[in-house]
Amino acid sequence: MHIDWTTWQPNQRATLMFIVDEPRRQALLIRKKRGLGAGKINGPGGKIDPGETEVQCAVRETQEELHVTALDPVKHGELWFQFTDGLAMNVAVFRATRWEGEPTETPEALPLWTALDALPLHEMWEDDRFWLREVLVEKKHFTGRFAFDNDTMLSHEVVWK
Ligand code: 6U4
Repeated sequence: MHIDWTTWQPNQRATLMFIVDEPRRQALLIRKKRGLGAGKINGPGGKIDPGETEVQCAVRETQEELHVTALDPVKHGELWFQFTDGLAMNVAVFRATRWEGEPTETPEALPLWTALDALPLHEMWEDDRFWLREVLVEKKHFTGRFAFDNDTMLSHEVVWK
């Protein structure tokens, strides 16, 4: 599959939120129970609702999935995903270091505090190994463009700012 990223347009917009406990060197991840990527480990997140900003979506989805409110979200990048079935998703990636609430299991997600030095990349989407550690640990900013056939990554490119 050839993708011309210069003219690529998303047909869906979503977000991901990564809460990092810097003193403990841990990230708040989830085991996603339903939706796209069910069974995988990821950050909380989901589709942007009409009239909602990216950051509002990231905060709302984290509240819905974990009963946690991120207090200082910073956007660190964008993921562009082209799936072979036609889904073209733009995902805004946020990082936060302060939060309110106790991570709680919900019908959508099981919370998982994970050591930054032992991110469970083998249980995450395949693209995450190209950017997650750099964003969470090194606080880098980026754009990543990836093609997928279902769960299988077909191509990858990451540009660091
Ligand atoms: P709502 O809005 O409640 O339907 P949800 O069902 O979680 O949310 P869904 O299933 O469309 O939304 O999944 C979108 C979420 O999946 C976003 O948070 C981004 C994430 N996601 C999808 N493909 C991904 C990929 N290849 N790598 C990655 N996250 C991905 O790291």
